Formats: sequence, structure tokens, C-alpha cells
Amino acid sequence: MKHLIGKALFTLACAGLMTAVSAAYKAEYKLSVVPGATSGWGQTATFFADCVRNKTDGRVNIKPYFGAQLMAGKQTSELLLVRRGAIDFALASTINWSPQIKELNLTALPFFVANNPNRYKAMDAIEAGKSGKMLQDAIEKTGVKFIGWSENGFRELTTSKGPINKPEDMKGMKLRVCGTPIFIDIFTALGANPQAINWSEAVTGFQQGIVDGQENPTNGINIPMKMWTWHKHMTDWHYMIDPLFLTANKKVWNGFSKEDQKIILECAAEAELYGKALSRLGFDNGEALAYLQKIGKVPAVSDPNAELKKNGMEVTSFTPEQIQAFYKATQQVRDNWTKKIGPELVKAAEADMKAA
Ligand code: X2X
Repeated sequence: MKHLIGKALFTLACAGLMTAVSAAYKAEYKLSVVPGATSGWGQTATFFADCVRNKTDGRVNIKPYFGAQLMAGKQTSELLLVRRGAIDFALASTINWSPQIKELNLTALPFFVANNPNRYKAMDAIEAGKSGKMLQDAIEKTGVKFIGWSENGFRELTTSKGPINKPEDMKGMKLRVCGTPIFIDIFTALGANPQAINWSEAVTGFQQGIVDGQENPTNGINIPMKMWTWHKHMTDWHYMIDPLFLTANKKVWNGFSKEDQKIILECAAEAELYGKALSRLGFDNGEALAYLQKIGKVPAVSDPNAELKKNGMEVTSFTPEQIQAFYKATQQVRDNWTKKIGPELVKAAEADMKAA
């Protein structure tokens, strides 16, 4: 009997040891980021990684890899590599995952989210609402873990030619966009000549003047990249927004203890507040600045449009009538893409934004 108990204990101990071994953490978890470390997106990734490392006493060591280097520059391959496990975590953009996940084109519908009195509240309402849950489900259906939202920001147009006051002013303009189909449709509908170029090669393209402009969020990318070096005109049209989300390979996620999963989710919630504040600073009702002051992380530039003007950019903002002309010119794109995204999701988003 004694012998049997001893054997049972031995077997149990072995099993325990094996779980401990199979659940051993990696020395480093790779976190993929498409733009550079100084972008708002990059800073949010660093904030998240630092938070997790600190709160887990170094058990979970996440390292951000910037500049789409884990995808050799090919930003639309990120989902595939997270699924395969070549990437452990990503702070991903809906834009880069939407070629594979049609639902993620929702916030890229032109003049959709910004067609609301408070465009940031509208974005938050989608993420917190039924439509946000539908987006999360669509992401998780591919087999990855959704961890939390963040934000690159509303995308504004910078051009070497201009100013742009009406769609006709964009006629024939060569504009760099990423290789995501809805962008080609939007800019074609506006009469421009969209060029699909990965972000990793875009800056060389700006330097060489092979395009007349591009679109990216002002705080997150245009200012850190000193876009005024190449483009003198800024068109503040908020035509679409680029939400980011934290995600992890499913196996990697399941390998963490419940306690560490909880910490990661907490850090993601903090990173959401931080990332959104960086994106919205100087464009909202002052909430972003108050939050950044509270956590002691106000960036050097807190008045974005003043910074652009100081660097010689001419900033064009539209009247509601001017926006209407762009809205009309892109009606067909909204109609076509609503079918592809799923009319139910688009309706749910409209209801969420209305209730905000
Ligand atoms: O490619 C872009 O423009 C960027 C950096 O904003 C994205 O990855 C969507």
C-alpha cells in the first residue's frame, strides 16, 4: 500500500513538473508594430510592454519590434504571422488586418465615424457597443486573442500640391496609401491616383517625390515624421479613423497563468487610455491633455495644428458644406463596402454612435 501511494505521488510530481515545463515562459515575447518607435502607436506599444514587465516582475518580457520588421515590411501579413506564432503580440491596425477580416473595414468607411458631432465619442461608442463586440468576434474567429483597443487616429491628408478645398482639387494627385483595397476605391472615387506602397518604403517615396501626398494621423504619425519636410499642405478632413488593437497568438495567450493574463488585460486598458490621449491631444475637449497631465506624460507637442503651422504648413479645415461634397463623392464607396463589411454590422455601428 505504502509503495502504491509512493508511486502515485511520484507520478503526480512528474505530471506537475511537466506542466511547469510546458507552461514555461519565453525569455522574450515579440510585439509587432508597423511604424517607428517615436510614433504615437510606437509609444503606446512601449507603454504596454513596460507596464506588463513591471507588473509581472519581469515574468512576461514583451519587446516591441518597430518598423514592420517582423513582417519584412509587408504590413498586411501581420495577422498571418500572429496566427502562425512567428509574432507573439501585435499592436495592430484595423487597416492592416482588414484585407483578411472584411469587418475591420468598418471604420475605414469614408466620412462615417467623423460624420458625428463628437467624432471621438462616436469611436468609443463603437468599441464599447454591439458593433465593437462584433469586430472583436471577427478578429477572434481567425484564432487570435483580442486583448484591447487603442488608436492611431483620424487620418488627415498631407500634400505637396494644394490647397485642397473640393474633390476636384485632388484630380490626378498621386497619393501614397497602404495596400488595402478600400483605400484604392476611396481615392479613385475622389479622382486621385492612389499608389499602394508599404509604410516601410513610403518615406523614401516622399523623399524622391514619387507621390504628391499621403494620409496619416497628425499626432500619431504626421508630426513625429515631420511630414512638413515634404508636404506643405495639410487637409484636416477626418475622413476615416484608424483604431488599433492589442492581440496575441492564442497558444502564447493560453500559456500565461490566470494572474498574468489579468495583468496583461489591465495594462492593455491603461495603454488604451494612453494611446487614445496621444491620438486626441489638441483635437478633443481637453480630456486628453488632462489625462496625460495626470499620468505625467504630456508630449513635447501639445498643440498639433500650431506645430504644423510653425513648420510652414498650411492647414485647411472644411465647413460642413465642403464636407458634404466629399461625402457625396464617396457615396458609392460606402454603399459597395457596406455590402462587403456586412450591413448588419454597419447598422449596429450607426446605432451605437447614435446612442453615444
Ligand atoms: O501604413 C500606414 O499608413 C500606417 C502606418 O498608418 C498603417 O500601418 C495603417
